[in-house]
Amino acid sequence: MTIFWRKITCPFCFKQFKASEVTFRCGNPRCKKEEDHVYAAARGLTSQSMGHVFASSKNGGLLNALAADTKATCGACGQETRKRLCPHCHFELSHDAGLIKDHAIAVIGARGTGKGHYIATLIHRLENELGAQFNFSLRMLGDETRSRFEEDYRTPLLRKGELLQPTQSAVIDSRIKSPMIFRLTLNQHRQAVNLSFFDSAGEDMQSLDVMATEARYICAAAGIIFLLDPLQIDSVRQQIAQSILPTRDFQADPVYIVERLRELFERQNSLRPTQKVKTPVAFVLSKVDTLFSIIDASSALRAAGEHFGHFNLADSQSVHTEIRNYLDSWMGAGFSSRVDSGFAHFHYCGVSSLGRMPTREGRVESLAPLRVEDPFFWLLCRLGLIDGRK
Ligand SMILES: Nc1nc2c(ncn2[C@@H]2O[C@H](COP(=O)(O)OP(=O)(O)OP(=O)(O)O)[C@@H](O)[C@H]2O)c(=O)[nH]1
Ligand SMILES: [Mg+2]
Ligand SMILES: [Zn+2]
Ligand SMILES: [Zn+2]
Repeated sequence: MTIFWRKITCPFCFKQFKASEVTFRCGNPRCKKEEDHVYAAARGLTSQSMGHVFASSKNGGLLNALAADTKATCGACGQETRKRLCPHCHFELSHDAGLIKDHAIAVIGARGTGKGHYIATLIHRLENELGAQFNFSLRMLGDETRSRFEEDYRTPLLRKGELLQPTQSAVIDSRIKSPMIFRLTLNQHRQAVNLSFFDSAGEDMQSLDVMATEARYICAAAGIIFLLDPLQIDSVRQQIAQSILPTRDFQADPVYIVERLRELFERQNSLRPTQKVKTPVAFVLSKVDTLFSIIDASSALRAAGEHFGHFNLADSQSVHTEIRNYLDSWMGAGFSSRVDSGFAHFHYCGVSSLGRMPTREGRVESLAPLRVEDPFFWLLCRLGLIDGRK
């Protein structure tokens, strides 16, 4: 019996429940299989045959609200299981959900802004160089996260040097609605948190209704990383080599998407028109490697951010101001004024996930990510997980 200090919020359906309410799934491959209608309905799939689901028979008496089992014995086969499920959607919870804090991070932006490549290089850097620098460790939780990150991100981009495929709409690929869950252990603060990363499909950002039904995580997130593609800004397109420009996509206009995001919060969280969104949002200019020919020689965007064991506030402030000025000069003040009036906590960042243009054949010979950690560290700083220093 374990004492759970907090209610559990499901990282898939975002409903809250007590630890004593979780159900279990039998993991014994020889036990009976059954159609899981709850699981299928939550994902919009046709029912599939899955392991037997059952409620824990014990209850914690006086401590019922707090005490619960992290394992249970299957009534059908007698084997013990530790697969705990959300009672509402049967999402498999991490083994310690309810024992440590969970933060959801939504990575959003129009089609082709670079969200997938961003997540791949950020996670890779966090697992390697940055972990050592900051005295933390990041590891994946659960087989679903491990296989998805391996198959969809690490293998194509980091092992084979191929560009990632566009992300399919959550309407077609229900996996997009599930997070990839990582455990961040901060040795300095002796603290551990679970981070659920949601990679959205740009295609789903084109309609408020799709965002509201397929991307519910946006309004429930502890932080949002909002990618903006400079190659979709008309005045940038006029200044750089035509050969590297993607097709102009008016749906990808940053102004539209930021308006839609604001409207989503008004609708889902019943925000009044004068109230600002409280969720911290990092507005991130992606692919800054393509801008080197048009930005200042002394631009802070040309160099790596120097966060040695803490979030460098002076450096991030100068990047913030610089990006805001560039956006204003390229797009007029329409974008930044919408951000100012719509969002209480925001920060501008600039990143390059690849560090250079991919080849014409769609290959990435070697990666040289630039500043990918800035937006993530800013969010961690806002969540009180790392220190910021001048
Ligand atoms: N030069 C340069 N190009 C990049 C960079 N990151 C992404 N790209 C290009 O942008 C394209 C789209 O990137 P994705 O990461 O797939 O974009 P996405 O936001 O996930 O797009 P959807 O999945 O359709 O929503 C890639 O195929 C690359 O050609 C970068 O750092 N530098
Ligand atoms: Mg994608
Ligand atoms: Zn759920
Ligand atoms: Zn069983």
